[in-house]
Amino acid sequence: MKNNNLFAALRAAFPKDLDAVAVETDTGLNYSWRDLDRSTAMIANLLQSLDLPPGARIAVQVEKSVEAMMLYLATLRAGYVFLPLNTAYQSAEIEYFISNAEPSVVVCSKKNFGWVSKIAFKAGTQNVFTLDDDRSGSLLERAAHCSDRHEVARRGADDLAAILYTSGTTGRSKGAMLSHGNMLSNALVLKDYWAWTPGDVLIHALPIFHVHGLFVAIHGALINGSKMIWLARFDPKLVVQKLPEATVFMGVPTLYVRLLAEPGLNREACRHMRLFIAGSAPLLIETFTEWQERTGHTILERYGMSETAMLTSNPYEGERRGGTVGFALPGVSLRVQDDAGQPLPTGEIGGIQVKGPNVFKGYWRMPEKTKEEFTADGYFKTGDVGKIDERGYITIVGRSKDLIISGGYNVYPAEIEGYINDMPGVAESAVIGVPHPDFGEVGVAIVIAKPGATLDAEQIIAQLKAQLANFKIPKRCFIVGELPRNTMGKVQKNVLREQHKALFA
Ligand code: MLC
Ligand code: AMP
Repeated sequence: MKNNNLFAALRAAFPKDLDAVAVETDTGLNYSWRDLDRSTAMIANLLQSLDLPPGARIAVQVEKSVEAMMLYLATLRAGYVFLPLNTAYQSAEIEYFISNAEPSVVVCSKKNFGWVSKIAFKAGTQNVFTLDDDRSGSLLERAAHCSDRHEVARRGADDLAAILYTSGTTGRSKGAMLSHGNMLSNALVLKDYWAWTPGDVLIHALPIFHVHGLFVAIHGALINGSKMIWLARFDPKLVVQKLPEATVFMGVPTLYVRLLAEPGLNREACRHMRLFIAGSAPLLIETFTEWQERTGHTILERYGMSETAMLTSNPYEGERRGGTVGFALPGVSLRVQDDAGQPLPTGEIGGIQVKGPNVFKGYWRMPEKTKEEFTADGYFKTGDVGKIDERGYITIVGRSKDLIISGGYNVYPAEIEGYINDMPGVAESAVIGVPHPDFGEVGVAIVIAKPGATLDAEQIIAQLKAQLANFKIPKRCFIVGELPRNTMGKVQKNVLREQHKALFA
């Protein structure tokens, strides 16, 4: 019987010459395909020596490094479930993920070992390793004693490969369960759709704890046997410097905005580039057009989410239309419905629903929540609002979920409001997203004091910074006398957004 382990497919796509360079880093290191094979084997053997239960979760909060990617691949290889965590998360956030996911293994950076291991051991985790971005830490020390040969664990297409936490509009984050089949089907479709060709070289400049950097970029390169130029963090100057050696680049819109501010970005720098891909947040038409003028390349915008991986894409051949996210990918069925669940005609705006082999298996230990998010006929309700034009191009016009996407990171107002409302002297708060030239959108907090209490906006921001990941912190905070409400007494966030829309103009 065929092994449906995603790693088996990625490994099968390695080039014949295993000594060729697979990953080149910004610190001048070269990793060959053989290095990827051997190191993932050693880490997989270490994981398997730990006697973990089937379906064990491996939770990882480490700085970006090639070894961190190898830990991901090794987790697949050994047949366990990878749980990546944003490096910006602080202790309350990590405590929630670890207590909810109950990982058997936690890997963190050395500087965080004290507090992370305390949380992990309290939650019953047996193994806590460290991994730093300079190839040090107990994970690699232990793996160094393991064999560099390993037979890929057999997994079915429906077996879990990863859990990605995505925040909820109400309540806590939900773990989206993705299977080997979800991810492999998506990787194969994109290889074709984006016409990956032998000799392609990808600049990898995204974080590796979300769908974009971890799946779309890494799977894309590996399933094509393509080399990656690996940047530990996004540095626009370095990207421009590396462009002549590359053919493919992927980024969230903020990366494109920052690259456009680089004088060195021109047609000459992009002469070998084949494809620029954008996603994770709306790409402004100004960015799309300016990019075309400066580089001669038309950015290909696509749309996806943690629960589904990639859903739509502008075409590789054919017109890439700015402001749209293109067509549903092959195998993805996408429709637009009204609130009553009726299909809408061409051009009308409604909720986007999707079905396909890429759609996740449900939310971790939340069967009720999972049920709510699917229609009776098996479509997943994305929470995005859009329309399909007569040529089939899909445009996202908004979101029914109360969500801010800032620099490609999701921020859920309800979570931030919860923290603000718990502060002494606060009666109520509303967090809204407003346009921002760099991050696309940023959070702004509007707060009402309790009668007799005096609040300090800077203090509120400082308290949030002590508790939450930095990208979630509202960029501004206002203390006001009252919030606009509708006749039902509900806060009218659209009115607040309108009032504050020019804040960062
Ligand atoms: C950093 N900051 C942000 C921020 N990133 N604020 C709002 N939104 C963000 N995204 C703040 C920090 O808190 C800090 O504030 C200041 O900016 C500088 O921090 P930094 O760490 O130096 O920022 P920088 O390294 O420049 O990071 C910016 C960035 C990064 C754009 C490179 O945010 C990034 O890599 N974004 C990509 C996210 C991504 O990969 N998303 C994909 C999701 S997958 P202070 O006050 O502390 O100084 C998905 C599905 C799909 O959505 O379809 O792909
Ligand atoms: P996440 O939960 O982090 O995976 O974020 C997924 C969300 O990002 C989607 O539901 C969309 O709202 C948004 N998104 C992704 N790609 C695009 C895009 N190209 N244009 C607009 N929004 C996007």
